[in-house]
Amino acid sequence: MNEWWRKSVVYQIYPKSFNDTTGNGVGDIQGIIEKLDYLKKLGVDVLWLTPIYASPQKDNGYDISDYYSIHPEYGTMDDFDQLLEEAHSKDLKIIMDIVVNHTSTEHSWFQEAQSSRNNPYRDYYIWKDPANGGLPNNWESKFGGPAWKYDDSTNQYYLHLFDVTQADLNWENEHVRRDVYDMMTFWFEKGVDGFRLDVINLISKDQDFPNDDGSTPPGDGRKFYTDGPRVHEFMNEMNRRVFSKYDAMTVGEMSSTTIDDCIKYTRPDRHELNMTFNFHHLKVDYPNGEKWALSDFDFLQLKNILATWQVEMHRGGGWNALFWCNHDQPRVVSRFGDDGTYHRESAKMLATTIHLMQGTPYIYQGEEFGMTNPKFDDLADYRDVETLNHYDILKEKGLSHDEIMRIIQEKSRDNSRTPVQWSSKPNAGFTTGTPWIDPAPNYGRLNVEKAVADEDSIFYHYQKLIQLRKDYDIITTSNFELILDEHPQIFAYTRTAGNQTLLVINNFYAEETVFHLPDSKKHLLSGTKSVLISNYDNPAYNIENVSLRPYESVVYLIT
Ligand code: TEU
Repeated sequence: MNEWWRKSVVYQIYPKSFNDTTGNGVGDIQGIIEKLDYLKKLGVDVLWLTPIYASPQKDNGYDISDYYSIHPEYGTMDDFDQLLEEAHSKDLKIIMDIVVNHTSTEHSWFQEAQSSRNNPYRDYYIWKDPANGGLPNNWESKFGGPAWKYDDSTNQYYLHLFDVTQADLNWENEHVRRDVYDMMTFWFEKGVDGFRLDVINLISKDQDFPNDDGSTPPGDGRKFYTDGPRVHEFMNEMNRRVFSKYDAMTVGEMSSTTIDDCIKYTRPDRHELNMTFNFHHLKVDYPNGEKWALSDFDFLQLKNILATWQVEMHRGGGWNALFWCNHDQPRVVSRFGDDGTYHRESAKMLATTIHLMQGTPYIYQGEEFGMTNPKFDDLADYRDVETLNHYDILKEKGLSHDEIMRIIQEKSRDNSRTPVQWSSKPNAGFTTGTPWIDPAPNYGRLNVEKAVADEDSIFYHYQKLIQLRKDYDIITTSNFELILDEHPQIFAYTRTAGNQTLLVINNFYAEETVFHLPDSKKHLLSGTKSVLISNYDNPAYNIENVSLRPYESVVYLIT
């Protein structure tokens, strides 16, 4: 099959917050159709829709109650068919987000399973008797609290690695696997171009369900249930029974995984997935691995993680998804850049840093024009179940309301879920009704309408990065080498293929500094140099000593 996804750029749409055409305050499928020409102008190739299936929306659609129907607030199956047809007519592919580690407890399978111990669907989920009168083991949900919920009607616990309304499926049961594969085939037969597979590395559990021995950091990183004993067997079966039959793109969300496992998931000869998301670079501001605490990000750790994954995945024949943002992460310009004085420069620098790497880049809605964290002061402005659970948990730990609000302002998943800021009209042009969540207060000056009208905007920097990937094979195929590894504020690297070298230099801070070309790269001085992209006018041409302004980023092509 043609590996078109290696040169593609993916745009992630969180439909609930993208564009509302009915005035009910929730984004919808017709709202996506309305913006296809905007996305075409940006230049992306693939649209990833987060779940749009029927759902009680406790986790904004990651709690699916019917895989075969569209959540009514988003529209109808006819709307989806229209979106698919219109996207394809504009040469845009559509991948769906599929959640098969768990279902909503409102799914008919769970309703059946919960009705009695000998119901045919009982074994679709993971049920355990109490151990010593209590919880089956010490596993904790990623959303806080125990990962087991006691069901009084049948006197057993069921497993939920996420919310209590998200019951884990039992992948040991071949009927579960068969029903999942049939469902995936249904969507492929409708014409979708692939899947993003939610927490897919959690589907295989150690059937002894051993206690967590505490050997892994707390928070979003538990090893005891990631990359389980049969996960690669299940992925290979899924590929053989479904993916291999279509010219598809598949990307697995791999919470807390390892490089070795991601090479196994994505090496083409293993026939599992095309690429994986890993999150290690997005935990360098988790003190002691704890998400719900504040600390500056560790820049050297960030560089080292990104560089190691580039080198090892290239060496191992794997393939990375490249991203800073998604619907679970804070806005990168607020997190690792500057959403104040150097907003534009730092957003462009961050984009260049990952778009010149090897892998498939992902742009999260609003990232392309620099949307920021909303910094809501009032807890009532937050909606996310993980955030609200952790308010209570942090209160229990004795933190003050103000201390907790400062943490939530930095860490909440709602940072990326405020409505896309289309214009300076009320509610940022997202809805004519009352939005399900408020827009960030800065939508008056930071919106698509202004960005598209400003040739120096962040939007056009992303547009150019996307075009570079299409024009220069070296970005897709070549190796990666980190340089100035220990520099405290410069993230610089080279990409080399044949007689071509890309020299990528990024100043990650507001302090001016100077890039000095290391001896190992002095041979580049004799080459012919051109600047492919930069975030300031008149970047330096002498690559031996490059003076860098605040958050300055420049890419040289040397032949
Ligand atoms: O998230 C997986 C996951 O591990 C989350 O804990 C996420 O990394 C964390 O919230 C970041 O702080 C996926 C989906 O992306 C997320 O939206 C869902 O809530 C979750 O799975 C359960 O389906």
